[in-house]
Amino acid sequence: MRNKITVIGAGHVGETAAFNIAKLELGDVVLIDIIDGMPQGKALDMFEASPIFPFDANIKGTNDYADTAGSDVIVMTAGLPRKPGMSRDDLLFKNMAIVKECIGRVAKGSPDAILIVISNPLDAMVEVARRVSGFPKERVMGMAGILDSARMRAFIAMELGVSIENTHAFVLGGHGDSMVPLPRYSTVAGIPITHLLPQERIDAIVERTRKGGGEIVSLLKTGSAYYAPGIAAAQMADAILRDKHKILPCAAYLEGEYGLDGIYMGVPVQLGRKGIEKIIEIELTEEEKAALYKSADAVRGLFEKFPDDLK
Ligand code: TXD
Repeated sequence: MRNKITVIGAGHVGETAAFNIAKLELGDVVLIDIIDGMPQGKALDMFEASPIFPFDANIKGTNDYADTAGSDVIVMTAGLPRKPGMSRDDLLFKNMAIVKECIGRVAKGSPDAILIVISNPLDAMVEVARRVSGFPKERVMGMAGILDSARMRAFIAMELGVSIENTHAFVLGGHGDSMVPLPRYSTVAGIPITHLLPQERIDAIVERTRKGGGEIVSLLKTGSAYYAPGIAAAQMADAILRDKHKILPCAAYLEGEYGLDGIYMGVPVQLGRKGIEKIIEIELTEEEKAALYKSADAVRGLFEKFPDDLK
């Protein structure tokens, strides 16, 4: 029997995630949105693409949660995106209501699913999903680190003129301006970039990575990035559904790891069929730790704004 993957929100990120998941033949896809006809139209268009660059996946567009029942993986993308001048945190209250409603409805019919949350502000929205679903922490995670490290990899490849395949980058922390890119653990063909680039170029790459989302928002003017975020979600679903035991940076619920407790943070995790199999702890310098704790404080500040019914 094929896996079933539900993507909630058929906007830019949702449709990109759904199309990539279908192309990877990870299973049958259900695309759900509140807008009548829109997910149905996009799903039909995607299915009509399948004979051309062939892939076998049924793709169903719907407005009815009954169609999502029995999902193995749920990708949560519904919510407002940023506009120029907005921070991710400005989306907190509107997206909290959306995440609460959608996760509350989808979790009932898919009690064994693994949740991948994408809606912003990411680290707070994953916590909303964890609380509302009641699922164990290894089955509720957020997508941000893959995107942030992909951006850093792109900037490293641009800087050195090397194949993107040779690059590896590490970004820890929350998905906000206080994220923590780690040049010491970022490499080209295994060589740390600290050996390949002068400090001032590394600083520029770190800064551009931190502001990578905002750079796209200010160019697009009407919304935020979606190609890289959508395919990053597909990579997480791939690692889970193919039980790859793959190490990827994801937002995971920490209970003591990295000296942090009761908070979602972007850290390296091992992903497999059960979800998060392991949180990998890497050694950090005092400076890196301070940056991680600053990022954690920013996320904790959002948790404190949760209304009573979410506490
Ligand atoms: O790294 C990351 N985690 C992110 C997060 C990278 C990029 C975008 N990120 C966030 O994802 C962004 O800040 C937003 O909060 C979400 C979705 O971004 P997207 O660009 O896909 O937004 P769109 O195109 O506006 O699509 C949102 C869809 C839209 O079709 C709405 O009709 C739908 O969400 N929506 C709902 N669907 C179902 N149920 C409800 N209640 C609902 N409300 C809105």
